[in-house]
Amino acid sequence: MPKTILIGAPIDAGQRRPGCLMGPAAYRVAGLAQAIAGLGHAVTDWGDLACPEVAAPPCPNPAVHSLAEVLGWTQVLSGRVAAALDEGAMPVVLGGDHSLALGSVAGAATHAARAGRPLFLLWLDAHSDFHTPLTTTSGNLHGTPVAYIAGRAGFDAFPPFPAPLPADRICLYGIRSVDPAEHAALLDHDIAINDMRVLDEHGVVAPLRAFLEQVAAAGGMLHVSLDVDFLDPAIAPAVGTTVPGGTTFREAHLVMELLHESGLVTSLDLVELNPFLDDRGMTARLMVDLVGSLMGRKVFDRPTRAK
Ligand code: 6HN
Ligand code: MN
Ligand code: MN
Ligand code: MN
Repeated sequence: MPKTILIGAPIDAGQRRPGCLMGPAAYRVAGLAQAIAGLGHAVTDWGDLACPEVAAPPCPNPAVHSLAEVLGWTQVLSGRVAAALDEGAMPVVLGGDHSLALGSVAGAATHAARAGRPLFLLWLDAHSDFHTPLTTTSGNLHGTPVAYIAGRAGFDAFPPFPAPLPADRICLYGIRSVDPAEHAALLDHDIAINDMRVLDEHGVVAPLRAFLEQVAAAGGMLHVSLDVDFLDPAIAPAVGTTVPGGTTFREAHLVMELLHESGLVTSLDLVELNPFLDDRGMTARLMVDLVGSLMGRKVFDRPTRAK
């Protein structure tokens, strides 16, 4: 029986709008554990983690705020995610803003290094989150995890990322908002950038399959980081950083269904849900439904590909 471990990460220090702290509670109210258990998984809920008190050095960029808190979360999440993977389970981290991925992906990388397997990253997001603490103008550290994971300089306050991911193991998908400093840095890296233009032109399937084939060929582990703003704001309003033109209900489910079929996903983040901005729980419910598709819910339990 596949094992799933839920890890609550009520962090909102990576951005400025209050509300993300309620994310883990909203996922529980929306029935996340029951949905996963109903698909034949053994689900354990480790509850909500607490942020340890740590000191952070001053940041040369005065815009950056809440560095110590984000650092504390990074340390605790890295340890817990690695521990969940060591138990042979799939950790599902319930955010909390996207800065939690500094820790969750570090934990996945720690485990992958111990297991001697390459780690790959699928970043489902409107944003590229490729700032460093030195380039961010908003000062919101939720815009930085991909840069940390890729081993960019500027993260002196953080533990060195365990085995940074080479660019060709990172896939950005759904992107439609990139700041100038991120844009310049991305041009220097060979990261697969599936922006919405690419998905409009090629559809959601081909670019994803190409990446998944790479993961499979390498015998890799795959961390998926799902930002609520990957989805179109019309179907997922509960996020502080809405950007029009996101994926539709069916596109998002299809992505999840393909991920399930691949059998490659080893860890998952659910980030940026702000229940205070939700419309009668619709976003929390949609996120739970998407996890259901990722964990194997389907209409027919047989291959349904058209002949
Ligand atoms: N997210 N690029 C903007 C910033 O403030 O750095 C937005 C970041 C959004 C973060 O998607 O998790
Ligand atoms: Mn994000
Ligand atoms: Mn985003
Ligand atoms: Mn930015």
